[in-house]
Amino acid sequence: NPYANDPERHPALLVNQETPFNAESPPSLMMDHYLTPNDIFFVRNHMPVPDVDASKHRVKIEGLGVTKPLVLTVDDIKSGEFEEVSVTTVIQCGGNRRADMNRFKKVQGLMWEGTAIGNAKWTGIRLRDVLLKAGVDPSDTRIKHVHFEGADHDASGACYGGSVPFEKAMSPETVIAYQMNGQPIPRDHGYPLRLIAPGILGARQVKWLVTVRPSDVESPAHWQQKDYKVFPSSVQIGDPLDFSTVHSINEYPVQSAICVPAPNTKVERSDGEVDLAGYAWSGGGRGIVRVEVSTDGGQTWQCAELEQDPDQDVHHMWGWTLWRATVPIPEGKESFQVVCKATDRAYNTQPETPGALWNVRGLLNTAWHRINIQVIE
Ligand code: MTE
Ligand code: MO
Repeated sequence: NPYANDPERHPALLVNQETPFNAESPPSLMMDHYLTPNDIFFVRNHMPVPDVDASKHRVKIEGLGVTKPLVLTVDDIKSGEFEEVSVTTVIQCGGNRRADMNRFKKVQGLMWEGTAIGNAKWTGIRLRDVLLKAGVDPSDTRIKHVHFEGADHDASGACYGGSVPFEKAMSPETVIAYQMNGQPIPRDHGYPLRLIAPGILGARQVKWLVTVRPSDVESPAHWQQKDYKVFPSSVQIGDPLDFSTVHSINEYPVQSAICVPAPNTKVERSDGEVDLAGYAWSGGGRGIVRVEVSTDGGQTWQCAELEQDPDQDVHHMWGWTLWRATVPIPEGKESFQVVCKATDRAYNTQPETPGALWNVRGLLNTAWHRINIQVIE
């Protein structure tokens, strides 16, 4: 059993699949902290968790434009030769909220509800500094992407991989991390080293990092080429999927969801109002400028209160926004629906229904999030 050596997990995680292990965060616990605690942070694994001995672990830097190939140990990375930096950022799976899209019209993939997302403070060194030490010229126009590989692999030996655009790799927020929220990165999240490229798809944040490789093309890895691509809505389940015709996902679109209360919670009419809480986030460092909630299906809206990282500006907002709002219980109804939507710094906002976004793999569902609340007289 290749999974026999997987780590123990927190019992509150909502398990989607045991092997490989996939689980999302309990929504109400997630709302209790601006930085999602490591032990309830969602886990998205494609293969068994590799058994890495940190003292033997190495990261190779090789490839196009690398004039001085490097092999770095974890100690080299922590030695102080490279400046230590921290970045607070979201990781969100491209399949987050797929279940919502699936309820609208069937899609394929793991049925994540709304918490395949988390926000943590990652500490490590800038990828840029490592690439510069390896002799990479920042103005080398041949280099378009940087590939990453993880130590996890399937039965055939193929390892996990992905890539980010060269510009993102050279951006100061992109790091090789060795700490998550001030602790060594837990095994499920990439111990001992992980790539963190804030503002883009979760799938690119390669865990158990072993290879960094500049290139003229995107990573040939399955997860870059044959997964995490949004097909046009005309492509249906059962149709042949020609992945070569579709772009990979990079920056994330604007997202929000209601985490508290849970769907179908019962409230007393005499309470008069209900407290709501949730998250909002957008890719590309585009800060959240507004979150609104509605109890009449979007006819009228009310602004939520926002909690953000005071150290991040609206153009470099890698961390999420937690929001809170109190809404009146509408008169004369046994149940009502609450809706939320967010707006980012580019004034992008979320579409009303998954119909505008439907795609066969159920990726990037960012439609208005809706929950029903029952009213007890
Ligand atoms: N890195 C490796 N090596 N193997 C993986 O399976 N999964 C990716 C990414 N990095 C993955 C990986 C995906 S799809 C996501 S959404 C994030 O890790 C999830 O990160 P987490 O498990 O720390 O929450
Ligand atoms: Mo993912």
